[in-house]
This record gives sequence, C-alpha cells and structure tokens, in this order.
Amino acid sequence: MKKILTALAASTIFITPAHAGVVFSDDFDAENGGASQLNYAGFANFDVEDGTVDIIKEPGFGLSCNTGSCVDLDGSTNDGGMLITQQIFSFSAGQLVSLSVDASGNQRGFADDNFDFGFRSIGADVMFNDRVVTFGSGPTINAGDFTGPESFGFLDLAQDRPFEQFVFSFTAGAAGSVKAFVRTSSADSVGPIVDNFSVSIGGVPEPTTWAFLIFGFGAIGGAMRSKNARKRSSVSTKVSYS
Ligand SMILES: [Ca+2]
Ligand SMILES: [Ca+2]
Ligand SMILES: [Ca+2]
Repeated sequence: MKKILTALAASTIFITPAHAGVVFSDDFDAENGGASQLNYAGFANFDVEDGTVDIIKEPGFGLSCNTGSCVDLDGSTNDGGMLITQQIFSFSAGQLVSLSVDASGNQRGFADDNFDFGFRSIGADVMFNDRVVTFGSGPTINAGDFTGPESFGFLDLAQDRPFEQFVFSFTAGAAGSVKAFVRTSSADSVGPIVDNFSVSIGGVPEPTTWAFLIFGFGAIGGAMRSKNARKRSSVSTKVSYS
C-alpha cells in the first residue's frame, strides 16, 4: 500500500500543476487546410459520431465564424452529429473540470436547434459533482451532483442568436476520465455553429483526499465489474431567449 500511495502522490503532483488551466483547445482554423468541406470527418482532434457535420471557412455558405473556421453541427445529410474529442481527459478527486465552447444559432433562418455541450465518461461512470452550466449571456445554473456515463447542458439555440460562450463544469467526486463533446439533434442540414472549443482541469486535491482517491480507485473497479444499467443526466435552461 505504501508503494501505491507513493505512486499516486508522484503521478498526481507530476500531472497536476499548481495552477492547472487549459489542457486542450481548438479553434478549427487549421482544419482541412483552412477550407470549407461539407460532411467533413477528418478533424485533427475530434471524431464525428451519430451524424454528419461541416467544416466552414467564413464566409463560406454565408456563415460567420467567431474566428477563421468553425463547424456546422448539422452536416448535409439531414442528420446532425456529435463532435467529440479524441483526447481523453483524466482527473483526480476534487479537481474542477470545464468545457468551454462558443456557439451561435444556425444563422440561416431555419428552426431553432437543440444544442448539447458536456462530457462523456470513458470506462467507469463519473461523479459529476457541483455541476455549473453557463448559457452565454443567459442564466448560470447550479445543477447539483450526478453520477453516470454522461452529463451536459442543453438548450434550444435561437437561429439568430449571436456567438456566445457556453460552459459546463463539474467537480470530480472521484478520479475518472472523460471526453468532451458538442452535438445537435437538428435534422435539416442547418445546425448550430461552434468555434473555440477548450477543456480546462484545475485545482489540486488536498492531502486529506488521498484516502478518497484510494476509495475512488476501488469504486471504479467495482463499477467496471458490476456493469450496472447506465443513466444519463442533463441540465437545461427553461428560460426563453429573444
Ligand atoms: Ca475558428
Ligand atoms: Ca450543414
Ligand atoms: Ca436545424
């Protein structure tokens, strides 16, 4: 056990800088050589799942990006998709994990689009504690704790809503690993536009959390064995936007 404690301490200190910050960011500007491409799936840092997306170099298709290039989350197959990081983000108990992404409405006068932004666990379910969701200039919601395979904020994004910053964050109740994603259920080839996607991990666990870390490792092992039925949790705003 002493060796395990030493290894945990060493790895955590090594991985976690005193003032941890952005661990991943992508502005899409170098994507596809800076050119637009419908139904694009060649992202350097993302996989496309559950549909198609387009890479847009403004002013391609009459669209504005927040900078350079951006992504239409509904490609050209009437089957909006999910953009999920290839990178896996691991964290320790007590660390604050955040996704920030800029998003606008579809900008083309089509119906408002559903927009999800959050995290999906890799392996064991994640303890998404103290969730905080910021909807641009709209409300910030404290969404409480949830343990499960996936958690995210969502809203109907008005088609003419300008770019704003959407943030989903949680405090890890135990060590774990996630990927970050954005997605839409839009199915008319005209979806939300996203840009400037980043993930931050911050906060250093206090020495008193070592025991909790050990417990977390044990809990993960148990969860992997039990294969319990999975649940999803999401949070939204009921506020309508002008
Ligand atoms: Ca960009
Ligand atoms: Ca499209
Ligand atoms: Ca749409």
